[in-house]
Amino acid sequence: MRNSAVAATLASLALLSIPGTALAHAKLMSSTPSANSVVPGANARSINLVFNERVIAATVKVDLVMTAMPGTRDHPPMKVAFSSMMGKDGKSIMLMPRRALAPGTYQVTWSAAGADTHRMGSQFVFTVR
Ligand SMILES: [Cu+2]
Repeated sequence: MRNSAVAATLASLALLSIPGTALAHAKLMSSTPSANSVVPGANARSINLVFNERVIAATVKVDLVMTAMPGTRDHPPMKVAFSSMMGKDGKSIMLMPRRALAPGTYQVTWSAAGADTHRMGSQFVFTVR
């Protein structure tokens, strides 16, 4: 009985992974701060990413990098440390920078896999004024 349940599960997973089926891939639907926005530091104490589907928590990778700072030429990319928390629905992740973000431009790069295990990703920038 148990084996047939496993077989049925595997069969349905196999159906899900047939190439060419119109399954959604993990895609960023929105973020706070939003892409290309300029926000006061108080609005960037946490950064929330919302995906179109559940992502597998163990596959989620996110980088937060400061790419520019007012008055600094040729600012080298500086990684920003943060802790993170997946949303209860599995479709969002919240980044909490360990320190308040200084004025400057930040790039968020994420990748993650949804149900079909294909890793997708993208990046966006926002600016803290
Ligand atoms: Cu896929």
